[in-house]
Amino acid sequence: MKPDLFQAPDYYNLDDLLTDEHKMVRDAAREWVKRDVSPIIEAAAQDAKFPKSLISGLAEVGAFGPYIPEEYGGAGLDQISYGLIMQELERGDSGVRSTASVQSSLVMYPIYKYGNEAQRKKYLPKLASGEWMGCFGLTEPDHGSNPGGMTTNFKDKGDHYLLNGAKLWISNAPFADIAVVWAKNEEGRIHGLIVERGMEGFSTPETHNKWSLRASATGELIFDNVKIPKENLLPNKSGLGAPLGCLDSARFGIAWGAIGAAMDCYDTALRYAKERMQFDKPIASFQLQQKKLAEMITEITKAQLLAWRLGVMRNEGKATSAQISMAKRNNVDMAIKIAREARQVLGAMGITGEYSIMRHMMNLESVITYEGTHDIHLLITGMDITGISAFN
Ligand code: TGC
Ligand code: FAD
Repeated sequence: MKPDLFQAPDYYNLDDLLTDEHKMVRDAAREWVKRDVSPIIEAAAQDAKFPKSLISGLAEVGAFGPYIPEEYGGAGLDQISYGLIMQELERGDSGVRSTASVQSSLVMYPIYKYGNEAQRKKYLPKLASGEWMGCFGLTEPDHGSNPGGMTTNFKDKGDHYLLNGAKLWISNAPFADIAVVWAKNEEGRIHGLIVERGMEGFSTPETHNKWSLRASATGELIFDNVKIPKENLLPNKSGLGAPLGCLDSARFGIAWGAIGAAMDCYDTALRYAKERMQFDKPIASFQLQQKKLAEMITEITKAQLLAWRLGVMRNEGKATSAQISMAKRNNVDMAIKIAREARQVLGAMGITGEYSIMRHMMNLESVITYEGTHDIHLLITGMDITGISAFN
């Protein structure tokens, strides 16, 4: 792969809206991605192997629990810093951002928000340091967009719960030390349970043959009469709103992350267009190529403004789930369209692993599907503005 020459576009001087701390956190993540992620990520994606060597670096740049209080090992940062870290990670690769999203928003967040003090103390510091890695089990083979229909269940057996069922498409599952799993009790109420690797009847087979997110490990969670200690139930929230609340946090991170992937594609295409000669001119001099590049920077700038404003509202505790949903959908859609256009700017070179664009493009096919598909987010906006649910 070519050396990483990335220069971040900032067409509307958005840096002026950031604090010194935001810029420091972002620049640290940016430098780390350049130094440690870019040189190895193409090979990891080609080999379909999650690069475990990145875990300690992710912890060092504060990517595990950026907004979790420092007393639990988190970085104690605000939501914009969290977003900026996700942007920089996904600039490197969506799979690297995914690993951090899951650890932070889908594992640490529910333990912090819905767990008791003993659970926070037991799990959060080890998750923040990367000593333990986690995964989040909501999706099932027959229940993806409709997680409320889940059949994974647990029964009260007096001194423990007995967990049965299966989850599919679970990021980090093959190597995770713990899983936050959503399952129904005997009354059909959804609860979160912490399942630990090594519990009898719990297995995590890896899902192979992915053309997307190849540098992230994906797998199943299978529960065959797994005995769960009662202290592993998250006590402070139940119902479908509990897992969906975690998704709000992860979707917010993705809204920022997608900008990173788009920035990398744009920056690569711009540099290539200025260097590549055809008809004795740089291809950047042709109007059709300029149109592509001009539209890309316009869409990136709009997405940056959307994410920044959402970050301000998240910091004030005012962002609604529907507002987060709109940003996730818009920014991922923006990024995938830019990846497709940028790939064309590079002609045949665009299909190779010499450049990051095709990898981003393939990754974004997962990003537009997970954490709620593009369609589901359109319907969430539709429900919000009409007051009518198209789901049921
Ligand atoms: P509905 O009746 O609308 O809602 C049920 C209850 O949940 C509440 N709620 C939310 N709470 C917090 N945050 C949200 N975003 C919420 N959305 C809804 C709602 O108020 C209600 O509460 P209550 O107290 O009245 O019971 O539920 P529904 O069954 O009609 O479904 C709604 C729908 C389709 C929008 C929802 O289920 C959905 O978002 N589906 C998409 C599923 C999804 O996003 N799955 C993601 C799995 S995790 C993942 O993909 C990780 S990828 C990891 C990586 O980055 O690598
Ligand atoms: P389906 O729900 O079957 O949808 C298929 C199609 O039907 C989609 O186009 C969808 O938009 C459309 N559709 C569905 N319902 C409607 C409707 N009401 N109206 C209109 N159209 C509709 N899940 C986890 O729990 N944890 C994870 O860590 C995780 N990681 C993932 C990693 C990867 C790489 C991928 C690809 C997925 C991951 N997922 C994870 C699962 C992901 O959240 C689901 O794939 C997603 O929610 C969609 O579910 P589905 O694939 O079953 O599609």
